[in-house]
Amino acid sequence: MRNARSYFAPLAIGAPQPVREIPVTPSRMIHFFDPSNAKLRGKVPDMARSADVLLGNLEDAIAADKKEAARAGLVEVGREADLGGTPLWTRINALESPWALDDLVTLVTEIGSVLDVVMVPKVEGVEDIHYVDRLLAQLEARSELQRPILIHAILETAQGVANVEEIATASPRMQGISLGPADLAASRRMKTTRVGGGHPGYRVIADPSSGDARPSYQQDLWHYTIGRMVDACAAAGIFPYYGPFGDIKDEVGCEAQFRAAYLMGCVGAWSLHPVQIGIAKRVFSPEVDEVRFAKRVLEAIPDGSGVHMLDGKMQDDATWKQAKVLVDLATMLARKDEELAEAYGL
Ligand code: 1VU
Ligand code: MG
Repeated sequence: MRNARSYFAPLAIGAPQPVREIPVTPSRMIHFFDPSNAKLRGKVPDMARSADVLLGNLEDAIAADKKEAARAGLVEVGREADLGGTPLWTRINALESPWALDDLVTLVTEIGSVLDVVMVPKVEGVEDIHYVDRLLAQLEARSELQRPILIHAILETAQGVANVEEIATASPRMQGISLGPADLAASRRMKTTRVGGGHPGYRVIADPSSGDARPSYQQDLWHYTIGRMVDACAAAGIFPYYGPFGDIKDEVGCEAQFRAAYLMGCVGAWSLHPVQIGIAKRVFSPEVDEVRFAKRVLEAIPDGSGVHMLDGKMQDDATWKQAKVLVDLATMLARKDEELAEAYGL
């Protein structure tokens, strides 16, 4: 591990200085598209207008014989597409695959100046982040890039979950972590074929009492992992995301899973299909009534201290901080979204 003095030193001569703070910009959804698909490449400007983040996917869901076309397609997007300021991310292939090295070398060399974040799948521990960290620094130096490319890890192996706190602080490039529920389920030998969301078999049942049917309630299979991921990210000053929801037709289920993650502290989720962009936008933008109430809390306690009553609810230093989280988020989103700005009164 690097020590406190060297943590922020560039890892290659000529590489840009690492960032001290991770940029806070809207990322309610990270929208996945297949860059090998020419029709989708043509839709990139439209996608960029509706999504907060656009991600060219090179890993799973891209067939082996399309890997090189996907990489080349993403280079074309980076060079030619008008993204109107929407950040461009990529998900590279897994580090043990035959494609990961060429993914990084090609993308940083060809479009490094417009690539904001590299998502690294199947991260197991700090060694994976350190490998990408050094390689990015070498490539950035060679390409004379002026700003560092950030790293986003996917939490999708049991080993990765065991090491999540160390992963979150492995490098100043760490932007955030996403839950990868499909690979994680397989890695843990969970008995589900779903991509995220709940499961009707995972429930608690009330004690037996004579004559009554025993109520039972479905529980959230992902609660523990999201909780650990959120704590690891918040402690490290980086951002947690719920990942994919695979049942595209189940918009209600998707919204419920996204909302549970939002309430637990996630800042966004992946959208795999255009319909999920709208769901994520709705869920990860704080509710208008909550924002308006939070604004009143901040106004009622200008210095954030003491105890106050507002609509019969106690307010103090801690609720002031909760209110500040909501108002800061709403203010950031309002800068991008005129409709939200008007609704929030910001
Ligand atoms: O009406 P059109 O034909 O012009 O357009 C279709 C379709 O092309 C388009 N569309 C998309 N556009 C932009 N971004 C997308 N991600 C996207 N997906 C579809 O929307 C129009 C309607 O499409 P559809 O409802 O007929 O849907 P399809 O059957 O065409 O596609 C569904 C899938 C799920 C195959 C498609 O959305 C997709 O490939 N999504 C991305 C999947 C992905 O990235 N998976 C990897 C991440 S998840 C993971 O790693 C763990 C499981
Ligand atoms: Mg995966």
